[in-house]
Amino acid sequence: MISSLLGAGDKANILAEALPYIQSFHNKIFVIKYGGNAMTDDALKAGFARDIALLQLVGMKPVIVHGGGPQISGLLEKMGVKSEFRRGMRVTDAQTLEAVEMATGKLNQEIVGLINRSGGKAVGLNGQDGYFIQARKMLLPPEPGDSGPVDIGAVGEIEKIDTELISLLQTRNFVPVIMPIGVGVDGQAYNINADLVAGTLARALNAEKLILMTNTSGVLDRNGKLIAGVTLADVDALIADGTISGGMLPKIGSALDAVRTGVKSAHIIDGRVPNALLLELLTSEGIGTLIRG
Ligand code: X2W
Repeated sequence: MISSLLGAGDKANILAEALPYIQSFHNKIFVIKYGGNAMTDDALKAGFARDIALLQLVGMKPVIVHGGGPQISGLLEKMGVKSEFRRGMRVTDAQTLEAVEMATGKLNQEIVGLINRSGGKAVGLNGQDGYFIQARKMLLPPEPGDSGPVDIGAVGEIEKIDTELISLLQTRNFVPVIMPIGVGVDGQAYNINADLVAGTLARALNAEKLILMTNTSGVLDRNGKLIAGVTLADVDALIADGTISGGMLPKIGSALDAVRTGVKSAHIIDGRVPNALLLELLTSEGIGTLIRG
């Protein structure tokens, strides 16, 4: 462990360095998307929960939106169902929706329990609670070869997020932990991409930052080197030349939407790095890719 390599003076310096960050982020809202790929290891999950408890206890207001893609696919495999994706979205029939609800519900309670055991106060939420994530069916726009808009089942896009429930919890210092399920006016549950939920929520809550935790070090250039910062102006070119592609596209899309609409900055960071959140929020180092307007 690095910490055992540091002397007492170094440790004290690191703590002292955190003070201005703690001051300027006091009472600020951070929406943290915890991706399923970043939560495959028990020690990392426990470390993440400790970091959240710490951020809450020093006066910040973290809101967690978690994914669960690999865990949902794992459950479907056990059920003998093959996972199918169209443009990054899981094709969701009734049986798949049940698996999504089961796998994300289990993860939700696991994260809540870990935060509570670390001394934080977390509450698990589904978009159905208080009807706070209002969704409608998502139809993918047709691409060459499609006869019309593509129906991928019970996949939702967000119509509206009602932030009242979250604000209510925050006034009493609870950390909301949100699973990516929304509900339609008719009561139909929808599976929603968790990056999309996090980005929309960050905007609705007027968050200071949107932090997307995943399993790469950030946006990489064509040689695999980390790009530390991108602006809105850079992104189109990076997408056009293929530097940003695949699973990074929805992340960048939701990061861009957030910074375009008032969130101060968005960060894509590597959730596999121990204490990634503390490094990002409480030190001058920062990690990952910063996206600014
Ligand atoms: C996602 C929801 C979970 C998610 C899915 O079913 O996999 C859609 O694709 P990660 O861990 O962030 O990938 N929903 C519509 O987004 O999880």
